[in-house]
Amino acid sequence: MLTLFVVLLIWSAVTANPIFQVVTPSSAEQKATPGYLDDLNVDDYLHRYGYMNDVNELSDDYDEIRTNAIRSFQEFAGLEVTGVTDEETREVMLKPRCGMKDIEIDRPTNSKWNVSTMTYKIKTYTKDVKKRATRRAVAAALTLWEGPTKMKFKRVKSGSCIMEILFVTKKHPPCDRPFDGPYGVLAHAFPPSTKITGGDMHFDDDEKFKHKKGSGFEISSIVLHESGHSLGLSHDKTKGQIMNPWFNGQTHLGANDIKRMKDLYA
Ligand SMILES: [Ca+2]
Ligand SMILES: [Ca+2]
Ligand SMILES: [Zn+2]
Ligand SMILES: [Zn+2]
Repeated sequence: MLTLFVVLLIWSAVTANPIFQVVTPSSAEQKATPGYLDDLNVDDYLHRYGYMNDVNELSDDYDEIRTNAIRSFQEFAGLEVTGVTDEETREVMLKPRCGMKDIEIDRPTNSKWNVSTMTYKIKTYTKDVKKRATRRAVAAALTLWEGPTKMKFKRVKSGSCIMEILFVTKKHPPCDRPFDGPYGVLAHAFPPSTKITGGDMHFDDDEKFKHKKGSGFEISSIVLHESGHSLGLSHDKTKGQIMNPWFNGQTHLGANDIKRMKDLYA
């Protein structure tokens, strides 16, 4: 009888301890990426977005490198810097975002186009939005960069152009960055270069897109962000800027976006 009492006592202590509580994902997390939740690989994320280089899990300084990577991610994302992947940190890692790196050490920071007219072509369309509306959404976004770059943006229907815009899914060769299905990565782009892909933008058509009405990710917002990369900008940790890697539907440029683009094209 005494044994049973002791067992019950220990059991109640264990279940009351917060360490043993089952943490259920918050509704925001589920909303961000349904079905994606169990797939979060923190190391892969840190590596993919430039916070951590390839490092052997068995190496002596692995823990230190990983902790520092988490700290720099938290700093970039405006989270409390703890070096630990708490729930809040995981939640931000699960948010839909741009596929480009946040920390780029290997890229020249001043690559830009030396043209007065930027030509673009919408090579493939999404099924979610009418072609005309997609063209309007793209034009509306690109026009916003005309001031800071002092360039004109002109759509071509055929022939060569600098910015090719494609809606594609999963593997889409010759691009070597496959998309990941719904949520996760929404789009990626290619910075200015002499390569044929330079300036191009790819959008993951496994996402639900919209323009103005309906539900889904606003095309204008994503084009405005990706074209920032196509024109030479990298990610910006400052909130309220279109070059922040997490999409929030913003369809205008922030003060820092304008300043950075003006500085680049000055
Ligand atoms: Ca995706
Ligand atoms: Ca191109
Ligand atoms: Zn981006
Ligand atoms: Zn691609």
